[in-house]
Amino acid sequence: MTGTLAVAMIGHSFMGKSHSQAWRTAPRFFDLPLEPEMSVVVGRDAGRAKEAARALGWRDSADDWREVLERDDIDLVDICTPGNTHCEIAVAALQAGKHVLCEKPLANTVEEAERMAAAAAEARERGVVAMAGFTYRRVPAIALARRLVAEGRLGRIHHVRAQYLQDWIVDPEAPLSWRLDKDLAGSGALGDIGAHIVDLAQFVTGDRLAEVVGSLRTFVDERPVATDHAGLSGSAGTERGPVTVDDAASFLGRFAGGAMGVFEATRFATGRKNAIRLEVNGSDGAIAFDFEDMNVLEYFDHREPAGVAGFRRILATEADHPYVAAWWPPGHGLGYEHGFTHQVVDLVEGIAAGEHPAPSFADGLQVQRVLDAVETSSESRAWREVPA
Ligand code: SOE
Repeated sequence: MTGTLAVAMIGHSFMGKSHSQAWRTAPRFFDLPLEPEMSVVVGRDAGRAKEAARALGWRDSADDWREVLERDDIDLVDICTPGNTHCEIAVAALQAGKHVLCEKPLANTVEEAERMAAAAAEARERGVVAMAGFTYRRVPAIALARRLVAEGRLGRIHHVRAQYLQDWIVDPEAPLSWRLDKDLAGSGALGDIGAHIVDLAQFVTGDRLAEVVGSLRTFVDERPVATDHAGLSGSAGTERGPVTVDDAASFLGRFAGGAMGVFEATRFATGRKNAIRLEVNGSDGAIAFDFEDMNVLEYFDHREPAGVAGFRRILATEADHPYVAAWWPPGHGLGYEHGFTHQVVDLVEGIAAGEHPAPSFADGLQVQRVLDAVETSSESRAWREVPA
């Protein structure tokens, strides 16, 4: 390593923990061109931020992100806060000359995402990097799926079937957390987890959604207000408040290249905890993935003789699979956190090489446009074009 990269992370809940683990681990397992320094973690409550610094391994803590942006000894700002703060922090950080990694969805509205993408484009001229945090792209089996499609093994893509299924609020008494508040989260299942499958479908196929028609639904309109900031399993008191986002979203899509897409994002899929399922069918083959069995990619080669053809389970733990060589021997699988580590690796390598690793803020804006088109389509009950 020839230099350092001093990081300030804003937010220290579920995503902050995942990112901390990644910043800590990436330089230990990968030969990075720059040494990340976990300089400061920022949270609104000084006491909680200090405790987070201790628990997660940050050197220092602070309670005002604006002050941190003024520091010359910070190179990169990692945004792990709710969506309503992404735009303000990211734009200010880019203007201050800091590289930015921002959690998904990029923003709460298309207008905010446009401002962020414009700030990123301007910063790029100055050699400043901005990346959106769609970590599942960096699960080895998913990156392998992308490789197979890019090699042409699937031929012409006809179908994309994508689901993101969770069940953490199926109980009507589950707390009303910030993720169920439109002002803070922008949308519900659509933006929180639907954004992931939109990104994955477009990443794996190398195509983009051009048109969508969707339907959103809120099953439980009112819940007990959360009394803590705990992510998916907090506690609540007796006060009740309205749920202002969708609980579930379903939509159809047409890809620019002609493929058809069927998408479902829900937090009410009883029994499914974090099932991200992706199936892509092409003229020459198909792939299928389920995050609940995340080290496996199913691959069907349609060019094989019918008598022996069938979906085969590729255990994506071989050294020549994406990212795997840095980890364990074959068969010793990876987990949820490794996608975040790979994200840090790609980001740090991109910064050192003067390149701009995907997904860019422009990619994040495009996903935001898809989400917006699904939402307006649900309201108007009509197909919507996704601006290119
Ligand atoms: C909650 O649904 C959530 O934490 C998402 O916000 C994350 O992006 C996903 O990785 C896990 O589930």
